[in-house]
Amino acid sequence: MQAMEPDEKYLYKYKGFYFQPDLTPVECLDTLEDFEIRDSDVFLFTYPKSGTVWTENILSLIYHEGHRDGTENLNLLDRFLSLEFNIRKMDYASCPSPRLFASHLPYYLVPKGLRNKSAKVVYVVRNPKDVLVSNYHFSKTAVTLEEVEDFGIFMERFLAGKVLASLWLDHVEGWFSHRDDFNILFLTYEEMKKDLRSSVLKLCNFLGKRLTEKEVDAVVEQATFNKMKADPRANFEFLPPDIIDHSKGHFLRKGTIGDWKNTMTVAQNERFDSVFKERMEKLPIKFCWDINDEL
Ligand code: PPS
Repeated sequence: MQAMEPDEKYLYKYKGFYFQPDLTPVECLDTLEDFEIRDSDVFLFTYPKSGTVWTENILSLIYHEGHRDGTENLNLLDRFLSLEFNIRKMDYASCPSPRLFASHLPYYLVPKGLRNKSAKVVYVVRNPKDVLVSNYHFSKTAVTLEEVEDFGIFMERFLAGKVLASLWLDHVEGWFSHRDDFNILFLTYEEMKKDLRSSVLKLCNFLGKRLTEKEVDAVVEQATFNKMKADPRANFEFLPPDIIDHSKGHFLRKGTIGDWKNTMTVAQNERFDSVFKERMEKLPIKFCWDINDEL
């Protein structure tokens, strides 16, 4: 099955990478290369549906005591700045340090100041079958994305990179093969899911943040799936209806490893492997495909 070109109403290409015209205008992208970086900045990069909001929440809990102890009532959009989705037209240059940024950009489109390695970069990767299925469900609720009813058609687009953020393989390979250009920590969604405490400690260590045992416990507790789902500051239910149609599903949907098995048929799984397996085997990551598998 040949994947169709995406509808220009929903996606357009900028320097070989797919963006959403409604959320990321070309003028915004043109300014990013020279965007001024501070040493204290922290950047989170992901391919969409890899655990971005989860990691945003963890970083925010690590950095903002008021978030951790519940004395501040700010939602994640107020704590995290998005490089390419500046929907609230904020002036990032006037935001206080430390600034926390999230982005789906490929390594080659990021601000060039990140390459002097002063600012910290976290990259989270998730197994691509769960990414695909999460994306498929998200495209039904996200008003700014084209809804593709048929999963088989959606999968062909994903395998051909004709989706938001283009080809998963290119994104992940690009960041891994250029890791020496950045001050970067790689984490997997699966290690976060299997051992959240160790992942939080890894982040604290990389970021040079010393939290007490009790504070780490508070971060871990508030970053679990059920806690985030019930927390209006973290669950993205506050996103406006012109971005997410909440009647069609929740942003925090299943939050597990291996949900792809509930959507993909055996034939679709084989087709997926035939396209992705060879390049995936060369990646320096051990993938985990089921919640019961060892890491
Ligand atoms: S986006 O739109 O790119 O920002 O999406 P992203 O945040 O990267 O990914 C959304 C998926 O992450 C899951 N999620 C979690 N899983 C486990 N624990 C916690 N706390 C958590 N928070 C978010 C979310 O449920 C989406 O995955 P699926 O498989 O669709 O449930």
